[in-house]
Amino acid sequence: KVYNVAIVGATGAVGQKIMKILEEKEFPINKLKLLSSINSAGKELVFNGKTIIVEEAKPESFEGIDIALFSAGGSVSKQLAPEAVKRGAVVVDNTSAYRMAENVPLVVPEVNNEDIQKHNGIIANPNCSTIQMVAGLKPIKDAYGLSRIIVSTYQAVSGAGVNAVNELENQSQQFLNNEELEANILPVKGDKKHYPIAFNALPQIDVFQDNGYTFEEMKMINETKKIMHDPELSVIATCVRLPFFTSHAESVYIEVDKEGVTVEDVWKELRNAEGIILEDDPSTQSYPTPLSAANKEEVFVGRVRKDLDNDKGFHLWIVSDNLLKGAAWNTVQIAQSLIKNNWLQG
Ligand code: 11C
Repeated sequence: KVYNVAIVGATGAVGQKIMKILEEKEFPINKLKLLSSINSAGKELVFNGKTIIVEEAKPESFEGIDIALFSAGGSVSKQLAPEAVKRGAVVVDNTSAYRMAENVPLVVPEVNNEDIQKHNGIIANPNCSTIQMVAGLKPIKDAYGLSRIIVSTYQAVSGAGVNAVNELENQSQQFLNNEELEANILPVKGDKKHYPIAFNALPQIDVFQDNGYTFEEMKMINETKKIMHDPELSVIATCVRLPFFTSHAESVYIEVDKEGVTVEDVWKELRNAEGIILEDDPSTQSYPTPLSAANKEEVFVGRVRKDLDNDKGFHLWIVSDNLLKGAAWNTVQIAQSLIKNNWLQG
């Protein structure tokens, strides 16, 4: 069987990656519709050797569509995802618009694939920094239980969009030319102040909430509890933007429930886990980095150490491409699972 698929936000960074993955994985497509804002409508893109003209996304665009992959920002999803569902499409939404809604499954297939079947037309793709962390921790949680997570992130500028990527490029040139650094985008485009990212580190991703945490930090906290079905799980995040283009890295401290677990035990679980690559050998200086994980679909884990004071405490380093497993690949995996398990009807 083949399906009519729409990509909303087809010309964006994630939309482009989605197109590439659909091609590479030979997703069973009858017709692919590429949708965007009016600004990009009319552009020509090539899919499987055929040119497709990008159309402006409107409610009627979803007539006859089976699966709609949304990656055009929260306001577009809020406006158009219900229109797509009304017309019979199942939406996989890559924005924060529906993630915490009670009747919307929030899914990382390696972690909670079964939740997909409870959908009412919309399935949400989690935030990139959440996806890689829960994917890396799931095998450990299954084997030894998990009561606490304390994470500090090292996040790529591509997470903040193409303007942030350009800003890092320009500022790097300016810095090396001894010129003044122009900062107009980061940490957050719409916020009051901007700081240079080149040769710097910014402890703010997304806007501050009333509790002093940023929205990115609260996303990691709330989404992790929802995906892991554990409201009692203690999760705390500090999210930091760093001057590289691709992949998020995370230093994660966890406490497991079981006593006496060893580093070798944790390695064994990670080695056997789907979608995880263990790269951890201090004797050969083996560990993942943002550059080594870029353009790969897996989640890479290294630097596994037992805490020196707490028998149940472990430290890990988790790295993954934020636009692939963090966005496009996880979205396509959800779509694949919908088909494979016959869950399109919910
Ligand atoms: C960042 N994690 O790196 C964000 C980007 O909720 O899907 C992803 C935003 C989201 O800035």
